[in-house]
Amino acid sequence: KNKMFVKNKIIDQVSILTIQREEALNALNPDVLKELDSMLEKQISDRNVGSIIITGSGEKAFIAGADIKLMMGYDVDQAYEFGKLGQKLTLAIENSSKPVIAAVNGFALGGGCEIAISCHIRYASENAFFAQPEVKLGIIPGWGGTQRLPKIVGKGNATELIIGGHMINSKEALRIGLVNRIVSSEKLIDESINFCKELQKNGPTSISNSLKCINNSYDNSLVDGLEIELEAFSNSFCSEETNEGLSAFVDKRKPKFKK
Ligand code: DAK
Repeated sequence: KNKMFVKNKIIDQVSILTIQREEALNALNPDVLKELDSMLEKQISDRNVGSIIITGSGEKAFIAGADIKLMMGYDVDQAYEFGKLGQKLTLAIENSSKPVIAAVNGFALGGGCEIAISCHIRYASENAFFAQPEVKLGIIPGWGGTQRLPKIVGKGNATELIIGGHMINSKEALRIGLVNRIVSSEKLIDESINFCKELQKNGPTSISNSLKCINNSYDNSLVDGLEIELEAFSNSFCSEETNEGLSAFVDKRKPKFKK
């Protein structure tokens, strides 16, 4: 059990987490989930990391889902625990104070699609495929698919995907808003890194506050969400970051934000 399932590489303060279980198309078992969770936590608290990319190893799959062979033996309690583990991870991704980008390099199915939709942004390669095929297996999405997908692609599109269980390609995923951008396979990681480097020039606190407020937009009523936005907005006016950003504009220079 010494095998590492998640590789980490940091390039220009962009942390790339690669799931390495290519022989099973990067399917997720509890060990992979736990490792990804703890690696993610480390990257979020690492001052030398500005943003995080999650991807899968190989050219075929991002993540082909939860490990079906393993789930076969589960009873209700084990399924509950497995479900909870994935929900903890997807919440950690979504609530990350640093941007998390899914670089979807192939199949993103079931739990794999759910990991992708818990990320803040999705870049997909031309050969990416998405599905929530759980109903074909006599189960339902268990890591937030029924909750997050409608918020990203709308209720109608989400319902079609979840009760239809069919696969869609990256073009269709782009059309319904499931992915932000399509990139060629060879350029997927480089383009994702380039985007991260661009956003890392922006104020880090402004970014984390924005992510928090965006997440709050569906946890709260409009009035409560606006209150949280107003708090974050006004509080930033005693910060060095805000001072630097506003002064740089007035001085006609590029801002230099502290990490
Ligand atoms: N789990 C385990 N092994 C998998 C796998 C998976 N999800 N997907 C692929 N593999 C394994 C295959 O079994 C095969 O292993 P060997 O037979 O060689 O030992 C190897 O990866 C290569 O796959 P194939 O030979 O099948 O490759 P193909 O190119 O022919 O097909 C495919 C690629 C992606 C179309 C096919 O592998 C496939 O259909 N895979 C299953 C995709 C799928 O249905 N994914 C959704 C899984 S369900 C919950 C918690 C979680 C979830 C739900 C509830 N609770 C506890 C509440 C989430 C559910 C899911 O994710």
